[in-house]
Amino acid sequence: MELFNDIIKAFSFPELVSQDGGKVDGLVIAVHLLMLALFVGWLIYYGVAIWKFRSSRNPKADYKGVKSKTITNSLEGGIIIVELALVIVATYFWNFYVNAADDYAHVTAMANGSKKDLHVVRVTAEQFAWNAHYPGPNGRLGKQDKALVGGDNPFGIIRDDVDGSDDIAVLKSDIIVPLIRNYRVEDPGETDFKIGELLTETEFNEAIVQYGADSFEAIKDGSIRSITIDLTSKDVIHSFKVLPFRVCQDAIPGLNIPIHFKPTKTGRYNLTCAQLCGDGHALMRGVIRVVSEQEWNQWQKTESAKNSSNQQQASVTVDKVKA
Ligand SMILES: [Cu+2]
Repeated sequence: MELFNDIIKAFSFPELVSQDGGKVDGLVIAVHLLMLALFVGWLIYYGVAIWKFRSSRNPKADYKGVKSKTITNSLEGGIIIVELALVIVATYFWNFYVNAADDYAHVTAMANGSKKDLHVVRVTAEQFAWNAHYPGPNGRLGKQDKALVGGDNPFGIIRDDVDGSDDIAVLKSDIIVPLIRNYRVEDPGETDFKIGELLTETEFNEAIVQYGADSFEAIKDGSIRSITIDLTSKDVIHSFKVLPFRVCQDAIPGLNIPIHFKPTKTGRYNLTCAQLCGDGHALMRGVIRVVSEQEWNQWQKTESAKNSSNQQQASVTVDKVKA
């Protein structure tokens, strides 16, 4: 019985901690059903062929074989149908995977910095570790300049710029992301919100303080804010794979590739590298820590303060050296 349970477990999906991850599981199931249909179809064809061309019925080999084109044509037609189905089904599910984020506009916000609510983490892979760059309390990722890359500034963040001044860089450590349950604005009332706008709990509470509890109406609609990982690599191709989120994306040097997911549960989840990237590949593990919105806000404040005090210290040292 225990063995039976183990077998069932081995063939089950791993824990699902992502709001859209079920669609990826759906794709896996659909592809397997298709493969099962192909397998059974070919088995039947094989059986019929063995029976029909058995030696007792055909004592002498016929080198011309079947002359009718019916079988060949119907097989080729079948292959075309199956391949079309593969492309259509795969595109349908892939569409959910890459386009589903209704709050995906924040990716474009990375370019113009207009939206303040940016849940983007810039992840840079290297042999053999993961590094993360966060937007900090102002919610905007700083601009980067490769001339500034160095030991104390591995991401080359432009610190003089207002966006980059409070950014957080964490090297070779857990990647922290927030679990944010959206409030959807039903009735903007006296506020500047639009109907349907999504607020974080922080924004909701701030609005209540500013306008009063009865001045507008927003409810938790069950949706979760998507987290965008803006992925790149410093050296070779790596791959960012977190099974519980059903996310796997190559990290390619010179490219910034966004990938998003909506975590449904706080906790620690394993991040592995899914591309053989060198002799330390097997040890290239990381942790994605999903924290509550409150913890996320607090963490950003603490880390950002640490970063800026480090910076002040560094500039004091530089001034001393100059003097
Ligand atoms: Cu790797």
